Amino acid sequence: MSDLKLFTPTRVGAVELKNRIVMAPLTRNRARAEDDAPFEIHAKYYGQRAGAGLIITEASQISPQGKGYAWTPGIHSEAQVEGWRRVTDAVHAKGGKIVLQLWHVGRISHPVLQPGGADPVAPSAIAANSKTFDGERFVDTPRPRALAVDEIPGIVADYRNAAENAKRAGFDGVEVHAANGYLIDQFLRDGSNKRDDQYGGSVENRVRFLREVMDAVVSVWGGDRVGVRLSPFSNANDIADSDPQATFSHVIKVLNGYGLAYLHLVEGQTGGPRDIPEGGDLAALYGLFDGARMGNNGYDRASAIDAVKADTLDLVAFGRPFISNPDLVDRLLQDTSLNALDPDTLYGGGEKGYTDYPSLAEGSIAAE
Ligand code: 8OZ
Repeated sequence: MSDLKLFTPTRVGAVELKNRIVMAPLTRNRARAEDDAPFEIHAKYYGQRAGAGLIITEASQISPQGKGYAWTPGIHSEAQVEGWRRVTDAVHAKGGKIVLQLWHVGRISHPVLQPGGADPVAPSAIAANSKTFDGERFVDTPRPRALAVDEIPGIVADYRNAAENAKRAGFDGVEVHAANGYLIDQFLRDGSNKRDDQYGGSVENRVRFLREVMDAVVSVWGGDRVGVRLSPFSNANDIADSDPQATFSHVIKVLNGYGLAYLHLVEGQTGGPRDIPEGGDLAALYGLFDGARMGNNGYDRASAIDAVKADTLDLVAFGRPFISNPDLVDRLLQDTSLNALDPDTLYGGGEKGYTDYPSLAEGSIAAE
């Protein structure tokens, strides 16, 4: 197939995409402070990026307990559903497709961000050597409280409720965030999961929480409108596993049972080097999966074209380039220059560095 394959339509599960370029989930910390709801600026921002074959929203907490940073959006209240409805309407009006990323941070939080000032929860009471942002400063993530086994059904119910809310908000599907050291990843890995009940120990037990989440989410959406994001070889948020190749081989075989739309892998370190540790084999992991393969991390025009042309990937997700280039697909197609990213406006704030990056057409007007 030609270099143009990246730009051709495809179907993942039940969702028709106009091209194979995906906007990766990107935390921007601009939700309304009083209710963690998205609003007009989010509709504008995502609408501007509707040229993507698929948009994956920024991670959105499934419950107040699932929140780990100031100003991240939720999907557990009516105000949030209404805010997200504006976003999906804006994207659909421009012919785009959009799925919501479902998120519970687990131990990557802080009492000031938790309901009633409670300790964050995790599979085991082991602190991550990480930081979060509480709205004023960066703070260390404290030692979490280990979840009691009878609390887990409530969290699974929160996932189900969030999946239903996403449906009411008009999304085309959902992505389960099982990457980057957050709650599901904390269960999957033996560095953060030291439980001695049915949720810990063997890899079969460590994947149980993800299975229950998938059962709940797939019961709402059907597998063909659900994707999953994993970061097998990333140490984001101090996550660790003694044998990630074995752990994630098992995880992917389990995921095959759901007939998913896609599997989304962060290749290497989240937002960092693409290096894979000794004994790691990404191609083998992709090879185990029955559905569409989405890759992310540091792709550029040439490597994305090559990956799709060589059939290494079905879809390529771009993160930072989509922040600074609302019309990234046009720019890649035309092989034109990209706007530079302003690192100072990544997290928090308003429209500056959010909705004011120019498209090619606007850029040329400005230059005249
Ligand atoms: C950057 C800052 C805060 C959160 C992830 C949701 O890494 C995030 C995130 C990224 O998956």
